[in-house]
Amino acid sequence: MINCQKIKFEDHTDGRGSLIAIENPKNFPFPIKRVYYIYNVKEGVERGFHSHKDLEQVLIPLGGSIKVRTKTDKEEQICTLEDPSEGLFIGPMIWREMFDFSPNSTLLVLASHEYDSSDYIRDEKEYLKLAKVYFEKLSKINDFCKGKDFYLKPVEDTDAEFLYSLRSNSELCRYISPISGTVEEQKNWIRNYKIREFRNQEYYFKVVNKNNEDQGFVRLYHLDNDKKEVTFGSFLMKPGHDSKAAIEAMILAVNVAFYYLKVNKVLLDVRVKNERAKNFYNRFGYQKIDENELDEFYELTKEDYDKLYEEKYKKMIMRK
Ligand code: T46
Repeated sequence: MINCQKIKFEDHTDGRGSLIAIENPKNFPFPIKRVYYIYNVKEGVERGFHSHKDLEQVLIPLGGSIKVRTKTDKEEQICTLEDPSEGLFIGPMIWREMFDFSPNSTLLVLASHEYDSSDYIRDEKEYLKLAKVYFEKLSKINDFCKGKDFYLKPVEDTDAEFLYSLRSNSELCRYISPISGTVEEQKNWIRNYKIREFRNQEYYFKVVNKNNEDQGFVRLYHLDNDKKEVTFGSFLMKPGHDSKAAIEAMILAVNVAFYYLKVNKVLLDVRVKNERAKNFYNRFGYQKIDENELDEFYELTKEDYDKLYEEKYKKMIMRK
């Protein structure tokens, strides 16, 4: 669910037992400002029943099992925490209730901020009102993700296999960094990415057609809100994708960048040898701004794109 995601930590197990290390940013989504743990919870006791306005936390069961109900105004899920190599990330504006603590269970909580009682929303009615406004604002991105024949959908861990199949296709990925690891590692990468997505820092989209058939991927990353810039990349279409999938995906992604994220520039880099991609970017309206031996660097300004969009691209993505 939105703003709430299980994350997996690598478990170093040998004949002597198991060890897990947590380090930010290597395998943890925020610098830890506070650590607390909940234990000695009697049978039948429930805790939580509040949301936080800004706080991010990861809940890790060090022993025993604990159930956590998380809710927004639209979604609800129950997670059982019982594996110390798995944490539950809970971002802002998520209602949480902890229950079914097994005897001798211990819940470790790693928090992004010091304790601040004013960050709590403890009245559920008040929470539901605030959550509606908060999540409606976030869902505005969907308005920019619908094209004429294609849609952009933020990737989910269930897309790991498709992503892996494209990223491990050496012919297709001649000009982008090769993937290492397994489908399971790709899944974990996506789960960590989701946290950046919840924070509006990065968008990795799967491109699908009207029949919900997978076409490929596009990504907006390195969002810099001070410079008002974002980088476009990880652009991969499956062999034999529908015609127009690439151009519609590019228009939609650039629309998200300029009209939802409100940047003034979209940047990209491309391998010098990747003539096909360079042609596509040039024709789309990107301007080359720099190069080195390996890569050429391009940008598209909002001023230029506004004109192109009105004259050319708007009608290409308009639904009848
Ligand atoms: C959360 C869930 C998962 C402090 O003084 N400092 C602290 O850092 C914390 C967390 C609590 N307290 C005090 C405040 C209360 O007087 O400890 C008492 C118990 O806290 P609370 O009733 O909020 O506990 P839970 O289990 O309902 O909720 C806690 C966290 O407060 C909350 O942030 O997300 O665990």
